[in-house]
Amino acid sequence: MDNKTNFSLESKVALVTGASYGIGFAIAKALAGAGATIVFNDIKQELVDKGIAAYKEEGITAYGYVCDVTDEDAVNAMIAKIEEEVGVVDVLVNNAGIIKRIPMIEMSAKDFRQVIDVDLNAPFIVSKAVIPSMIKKGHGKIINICSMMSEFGRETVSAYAAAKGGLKMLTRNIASEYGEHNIQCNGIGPGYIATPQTAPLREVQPDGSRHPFDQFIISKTPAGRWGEASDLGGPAVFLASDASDFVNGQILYVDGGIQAYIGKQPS
Ligand code: NAP
Ligand code: GCO
Repeated sequence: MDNKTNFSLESKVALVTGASYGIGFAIAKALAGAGATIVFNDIKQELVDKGIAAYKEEGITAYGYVCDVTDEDAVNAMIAKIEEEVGVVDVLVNNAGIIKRIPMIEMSAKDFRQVIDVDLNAPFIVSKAVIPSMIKKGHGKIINICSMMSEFGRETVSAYAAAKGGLKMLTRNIASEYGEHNIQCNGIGPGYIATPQTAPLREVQPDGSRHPFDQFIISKTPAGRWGEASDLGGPAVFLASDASDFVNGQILYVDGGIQAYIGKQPS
C-alpha cells in the first residue's frame, strides 16, 4: 500500500469526544480532511448545535450527540445510536477532559474525583463501549489525549496529573490486551496548547504584560510559542490511519520540544 492510501481515512467513522471546539474540533477537522466521517459529542445540546454549525462552516457534515462521557449508560446508548445511524466506530479519540487548578491540600475529594471521572474513567467507559464492534470488524484505532502531565507534575494540578498519568497506562493496557485483534491504542501528549482550557494561563496582565506562566512556557519551549490545536491534526491522522498499524501503546508527544529543553538561559 502506498503512503497516499496508507494515510487515508476514507470510509472510516471517527468519534471524537468533547469536540465542539478546542483540540477535539481541530483533530476532528484533520481526520475529516483525510476522509473520515466525523461523529462527536458534548454535554449540552446548544454546544452540539454550535459544533455542527462550526463543522459545516469548514465544509464538514458532522454527526453530533449529547452525551456526558462519565455516564456509562448514556455512553452505551450513544454508541448504539451511532452504530445504527452512522456506522461502527473505526477510530475513537478520547479527547473530552477537564482540569481544576487547586493546591492539593485545598482540593476537595469531590473535585479530585470529578477530574479523575472525566479524564480517566470516561476514556475507559467509551473505549469499553467501542472495542467489541472493533473486534468484530477486525480492526480499530483508539487515541487517548494524554498530556505532559502524563510525565510531569506541577503545582495545583494533582488530580489532572494523576488522571493523565493513569490514561498513559490505560493506553498501554488497551494496546496490550487488544493488539491481537488488530486494535491499536496510542496516546497523543500535547504540550501547552492555546485553547479555552489554558486561557487562564495566558491572560494579559493589568499592566499589559504577558501572564508569568505564559512567559514561562515560551522560555521552556524551543519553538518559542504555545501550540495551536491544529498542530495536533497531523499526528492524529497518522495514529488513526493504516500508516500506524504497527505502532501500539505509544504516547506521541506534540510539545514543540518542551520536554527536551532545559529552558532559555536568562539573558
Ligand atoms: P477544552 O477547550 O476545555 O475542551 C474540552 C472539551 O471537553 C469541551 O468540549 C467540553 O465540553 C468537553 N467535555 C468536558 N467534560 C465532558 C463530559 N463529561 N462529557 C462530554 N464532554 C465533556 O479543552 P482542550 O484544551 O480542547 O483539551 C482537550 C483535551 O486535550 C483534554 O483532554 C485536555 O486535558 C487535553 N490537553 C489539553 C492541553 C492544552 O494545553 N490545551 C494540553 C494537553 C492535553 P463543555 O464545554 O460542555 O464542558
Ligand atoms: C496546566 C495546563 C496543562 C495543559 C497540558 C499540558 O495547568 O498545566 O492546563 O495541564 O493543559 O495538559 O500538556
